[in-house]
Amino acid sequence: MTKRCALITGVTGQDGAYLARLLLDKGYTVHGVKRRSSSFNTERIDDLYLDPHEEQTRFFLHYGDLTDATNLIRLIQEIAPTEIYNLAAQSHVAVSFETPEYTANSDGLGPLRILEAIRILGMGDKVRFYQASTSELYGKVQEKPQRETTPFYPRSPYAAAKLYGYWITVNYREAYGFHASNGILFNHEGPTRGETFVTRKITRAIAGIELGLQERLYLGNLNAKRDWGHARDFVEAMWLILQQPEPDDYVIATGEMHSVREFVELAFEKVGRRIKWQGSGKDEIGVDEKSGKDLVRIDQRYYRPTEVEELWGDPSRARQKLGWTHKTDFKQLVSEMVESDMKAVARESWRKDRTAS
Ligand code: NDP
Ligand code: GDR
Repeated sequence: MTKRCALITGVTGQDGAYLARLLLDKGYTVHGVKRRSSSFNTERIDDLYLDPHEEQTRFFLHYGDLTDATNLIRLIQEIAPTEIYNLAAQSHVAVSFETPEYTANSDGLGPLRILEAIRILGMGDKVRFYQASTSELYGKVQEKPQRETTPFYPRSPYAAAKLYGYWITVNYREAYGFHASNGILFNHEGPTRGETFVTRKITRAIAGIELGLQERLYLGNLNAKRDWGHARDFVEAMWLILQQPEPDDYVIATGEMHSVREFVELAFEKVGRRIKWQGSGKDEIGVDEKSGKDLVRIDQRYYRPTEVEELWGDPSRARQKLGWTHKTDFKQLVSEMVESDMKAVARESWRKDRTAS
């Protein structure tokens, strides 16, 4: 049997770290691509890292960037992976309105560069390719819930770039017979979610408020709805997609939808507070029932030029074909994130106090 060897781009991100752990547990050798940064960006994977001189090491990091084709060709040639998971991306929808060209380069042309590298190196029959596609492709939704056959309607530079990534993956599969697949993943979160995505922003703010470090939480559109799952569950689906004899595209979701407002209410409940909403539109506030303090306010800055109002996935096909289903429900997800941030924020503040004294 060929030794299983995976290359993960975006290994320092939320999903990259979960996936690296999963593949190492399954006995893979794992190579991750990380970007050079002036400060440390490997916090999520530091515990996986062993000195590369140690004999038992199966986890290796390489510098690279999805905007650098020659770097990708060299890495794929040297590593000769059996599976490539392309998770690297400028992944923030709101930021993509600020950096549209860069987002197109990394998120749209990035997957093309990897696919071309595979073609140039003549490795099309030796390596399987996973593209991190997204529910954002559905954008202005044409059908509810969204499934593999639902038409796309991207609503941001991010989604438009990912649309190219999706179709170029399909095209290389059809044109050159690559084992290349898309996972159309709906939002998935967890304690290591980036701090500017709405779920983590909420749970960190609640910890800050509870610990007396922050007055309140400022949010944008409270009525946006998402199908939120746990990243730990979703990376299992990525792996299953590449284990199928035939490449294909799959919706990965929980099949349940909740609003940002509901997330806020449930997260505050976890620390024993009930939020009551007063006012409307940009003047709406979320008030703590007991103390009467307004803990949530609206800031127009967090609204997007074009919003995706609701996303709700139908994971039936993944259930039937991959045998995949989510294990963590919405309530458990919120609870785990609040608990984790209560500890993390307390630790950070203790560290800051110690350095200051
Ligand atoms: P993160 O933002 O947490 O991680 C993104 C990763 O990509 C980081 O490792 C980042 O490096 C790296 N990266 C960004 N730009 C480049 C580049 N130009 N070259 C190389 N690496 C780069 O995202 P997630 O882990 O949440 O998501 C993983 C993938 O799945 C992304 O492609 C995202 O768009 C997609 N996706 C995510 C969903 C979700 O809900 N989480 C849902 C659907 C799709 P650094 O650490 O240095 O910033
Ligand atoms: P999303 O995630 O855009 O769905 O993209 P995000 O958590 O940023 O937004 C979800 C919804 O919440 C609304 N919202 C806010 N969002 C942020 N970030 N900050 C706020 O203050 C705020 N207030 C309200 C947003 O308008 C939106 O409707 C994520 C990313 O992981 C993508 O990479 C991935 O492709 C999709 O999920 C599926």
